[in-house]
Amino acid sequence: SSEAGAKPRGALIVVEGLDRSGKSTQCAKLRSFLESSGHPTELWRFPDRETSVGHMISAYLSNKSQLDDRTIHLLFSANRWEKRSLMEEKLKTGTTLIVDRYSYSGVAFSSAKGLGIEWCKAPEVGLLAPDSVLYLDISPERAAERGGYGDERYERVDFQRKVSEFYQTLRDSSWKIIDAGETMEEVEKKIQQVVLDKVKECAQGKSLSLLWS
Ligand code: DGP
Ligand code: NA
Ligand code: NA
Repeated sequence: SSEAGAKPRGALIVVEGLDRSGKSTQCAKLRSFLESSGHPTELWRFPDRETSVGHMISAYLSNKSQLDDRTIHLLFSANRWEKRSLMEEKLKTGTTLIVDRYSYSGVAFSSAKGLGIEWCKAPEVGLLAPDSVLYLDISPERAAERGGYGDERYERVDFQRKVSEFYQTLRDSSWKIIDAGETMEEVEKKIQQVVLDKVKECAQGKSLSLLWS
């Protein structure tokens, strides 16, 4: 358990899924739920488009710039690295972080373009490993029906299908698969159960670990 006088640490909760799987809505609901249950919580998302690296990523995603596949991969990775020390500080001082997309998006999206999985993982080694990954499971066809995709680079059914295949190869024991085809309320309840248990485990001293091990 935590040292005398030290605050219990927060949990690193990652939400993953295809575009239009409902991640952002569920992240916002989860944040209010945890806050109202007395757990200090922040909602983060990657890419973080506010940093200078994030500006480059945002231009790429909206097709305003063209970048080589490996170059953009490393920028997405750098965008996670530039937040790593703040992430660790927040967790260690008792804030739970809900993170909308993380390293799994990094590896799944770039692998879907044809880059090797191990090559994709390499720059992510040493980032903090999530305590829990909630995967919002939906078919690419069903996701596309939900108000349709926008104009961003990856929002195409055939590409999203490949991404979902690579996501499946990345699953490990920290993952919980949530059926995102259920009602918003059902999804919300399932997520709450999983996350409350994990927040308690972390407060009781579960140690932080690193990707990808
Ligand atoms: P979002 O802001 O969550 O809608 O993400 C923007 C798009 O970028 C979405 O299609 C998923 C994709 N994406 C998110 N993270 C990464 C990453 O690390 N690498 C790659 N290649 N794509 C990513
Ligand atoms: Na998007
Ligand atoms: Na999205």
